[in-house]
Amino acid sequence: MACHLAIAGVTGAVGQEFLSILEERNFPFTTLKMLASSRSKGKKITFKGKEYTVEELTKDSFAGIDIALFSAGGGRSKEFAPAAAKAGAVVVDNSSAFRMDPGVPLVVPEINAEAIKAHKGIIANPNCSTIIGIVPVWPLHQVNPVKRMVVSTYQAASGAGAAAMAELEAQSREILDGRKPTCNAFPYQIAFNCFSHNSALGPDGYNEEETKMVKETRKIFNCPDIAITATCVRIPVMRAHCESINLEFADPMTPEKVRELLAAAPGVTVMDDREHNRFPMPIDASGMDDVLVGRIRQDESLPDNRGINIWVAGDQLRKGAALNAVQIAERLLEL
Ligand code: 2RA
Repeated sequence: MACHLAIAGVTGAVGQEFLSILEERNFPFTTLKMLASSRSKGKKITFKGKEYTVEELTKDSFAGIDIALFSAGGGRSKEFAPAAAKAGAVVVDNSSAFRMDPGVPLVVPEINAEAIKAHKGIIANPNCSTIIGIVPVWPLHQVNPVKRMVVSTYQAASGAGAAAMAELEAQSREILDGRKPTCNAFPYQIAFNCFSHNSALGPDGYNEEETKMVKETRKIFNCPDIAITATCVRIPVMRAHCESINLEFADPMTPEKVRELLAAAPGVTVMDDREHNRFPMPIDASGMDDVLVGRIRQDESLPDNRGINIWVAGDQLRKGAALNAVQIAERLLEL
């Protein structure tokens, strides 16, 4: 059933990815409203052969809207998403504003699509590093419960937005030309460098990205007792996140069983070519829907064959953000 659709934050990296994915998947809409900050008001965007004029995002933007995709930052989600829901729209929010709100479903369709129907007007899209990490872990956890998960992330510039992607490119040129790198989108040089994820640090010494991984995974899995710890790092890669994941299972698990389960798992592609030492790279995952999984091997340091290591790569703008949100919207149309 077609719907009246709005996109809040349409000029940002994720907003632009929304448009690409809506077109690719032929998402059914009768009208489309493009919303952004006052700075972008009046900007023209051509989409599916039609020219749209960007309107300023206000609390009155959502009359008659059925579904509103938000990726305009947490502050704007807090300010405008409740007004959109009150106007009758169902908001799919890519920010962290409502993810841990008990009344807001936090959804990865391959994992907990059933949670969508409990929404009260707002559905939260999980953080990109959470989505990319847990899509391949869930099918394993369903068969053999994961007791502990240790994650190290290698996160692309796109996670910090379009300006950050542009900065990676510009800095690379500056450095190769022998010029001092310009740091605006990131606090440090990103080209030819890496640094601890630049989200705020909590009193426990963990940054927000790491804390999101822990709390969001527990909520999505509905598994408050699962032990998780994370280290999140920004690397000079354009748009795909990679993650090294160590898993401790309740019962013995073998690499062969993991490959078998993942080969049948939705949203996952196994790329585990030991013969040619060929495993997922960001350039493999960029532009793809699936999360790629390789380096599937036993963790011999754990007893009874209960430990497994994997390496994953996923497109941060697609499955990590816009695709997951559009998949939620597709499920909404089926309700
Ligand atoms: C990052 N996860 O990669 C954040 C973006 N939402 O910085």
